[in-house]
Amino acid sequence: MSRFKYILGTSSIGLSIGLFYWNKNNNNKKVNKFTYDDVSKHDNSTNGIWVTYKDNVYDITNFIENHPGGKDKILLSAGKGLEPYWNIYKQHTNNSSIIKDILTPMKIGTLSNYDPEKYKGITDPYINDPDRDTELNFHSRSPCNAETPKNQIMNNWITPNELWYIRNHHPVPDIDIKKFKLTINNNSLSLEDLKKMKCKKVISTIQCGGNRRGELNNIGKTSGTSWDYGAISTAEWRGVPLRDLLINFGITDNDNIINHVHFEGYEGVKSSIPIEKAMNNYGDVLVAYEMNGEDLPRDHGFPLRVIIPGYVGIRNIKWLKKITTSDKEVDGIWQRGISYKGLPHYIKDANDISIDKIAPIQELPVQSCIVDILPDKEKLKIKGFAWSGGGRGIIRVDISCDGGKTWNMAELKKGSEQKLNKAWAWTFWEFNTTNKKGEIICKATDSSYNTQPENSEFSWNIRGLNNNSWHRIKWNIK
Ligand SMILES: Nc1nc2c(c(=O)[nH]1)N[C@H]1C(S)=C(S)[C@@H](COP(=O)(O)O)O[C@H]1N2
Ligand SMILES: [Mo]
Repeated sequence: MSRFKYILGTSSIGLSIGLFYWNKNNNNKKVNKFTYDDVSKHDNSTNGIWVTYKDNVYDITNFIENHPGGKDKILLSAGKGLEPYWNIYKQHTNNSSIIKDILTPMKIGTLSNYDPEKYKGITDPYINDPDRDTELNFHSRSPCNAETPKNQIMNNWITPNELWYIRNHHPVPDIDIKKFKLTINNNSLSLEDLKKMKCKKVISTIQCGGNRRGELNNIGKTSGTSWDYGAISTAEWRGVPLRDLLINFGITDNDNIINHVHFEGYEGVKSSIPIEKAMNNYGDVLVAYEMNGEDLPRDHGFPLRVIIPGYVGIRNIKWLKKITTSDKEVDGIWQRGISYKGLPHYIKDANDISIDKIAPIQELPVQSCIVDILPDKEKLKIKGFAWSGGGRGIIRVDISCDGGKTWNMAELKKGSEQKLNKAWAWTFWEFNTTNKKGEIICKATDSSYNTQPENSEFSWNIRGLNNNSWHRIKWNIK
């Protein structure tokens, strides 16, 4: 009897070895098995960085530097499951190509002791995000990324607060106003202290560095939200000039050591600007507590945000908690890392270039977009906006209604009255044509005579930033 059992035993081992080899040949690769314990040892650069998702194990060592959300963030999951973090950063699970195109090539095996319950029952950190206008054009909800609705852009030279585009990286912080403090180097201020200081109003347009990224995705894949042209809005901000605050706390003009001013939000997003902009009396940098006559809405930075007129969206740090002066730029993905570095079109892999040698995007290039095409008796009325970084006003918008064969000048409307070197807000434009079908193109020129590039092929870059190529719309009104 016992001998019989032994024979059965060996033959079943033989069978499973046979099956294993059959599987191996069939899939053409061997599936390594690991335990949660094996994975947990790979949470450092010496052993490599491994993570799990469901029952799969991935080696992400070579990926972390290029993680669009920052190296620090992805390292939180080193040696562990991605689930608790992907529950916070839902863009991952909302986007199936992240698993297919990014994770799968890094797969090194599966978990032998997989427990589907291991990361269950974690509360959604977005539960306290504010309610939002349903008219916004949502790309994602957690974190919230939404465009100003296109049919509302030209109705409002000043964008109403509830229609402002929203670009959040994390859950909206819930800030207790009584405990709120802003620190400036080693000093701290309450909101009341700030509101007692001399204030100023500034009308400034903010545009996300990724605005119009979606068009670049038609040429080649980029990373980040696939924005159309609605990640741009305008408001009147009220607050304390940053220059006054810095002077108040002992910073002087022509300081030889300070080169940059750093800003940090409550949820850890950081950026910096050069001291020349921060201290410029005409630069209009504000520590703002009001947006269009109301307290800042929670999505837009309540209770405080910094406004850097003429600079890319990310520098306008929301939920501002800390200002620091320094000889260097701030650390982190948004300033020194790849997130806001405009690379050339011929770089297809960020590992091929030293990111730290590339300047971060600060002042934005000249931009213009066609928004409305409205039948008006025998004519068409075309409306749009133009804007440039650095306060450079719009001196001209050129329009073609036949795909670029003939051109004419648009009429510059609201916004064109701004000073040419302090035009922080956009300029609206209009153009009438009798053409009823074809391709409309617009391109703007700013006060430095910079103009928009024709081809998006050459504007393309892996992060999909700074797309300001000629804006084109095909139309056919019957
Ligand atoms: N603290 C903090 N500040 C931030 C962000 C953020 O996620 N956190 N997003 C930045 C980016 S990328 C942009 S484009 C603008 C968007 O501002 P808005 O949401 O008010 O339109 O805020 C910037 N400031
Ligand atoms: Mo942005």
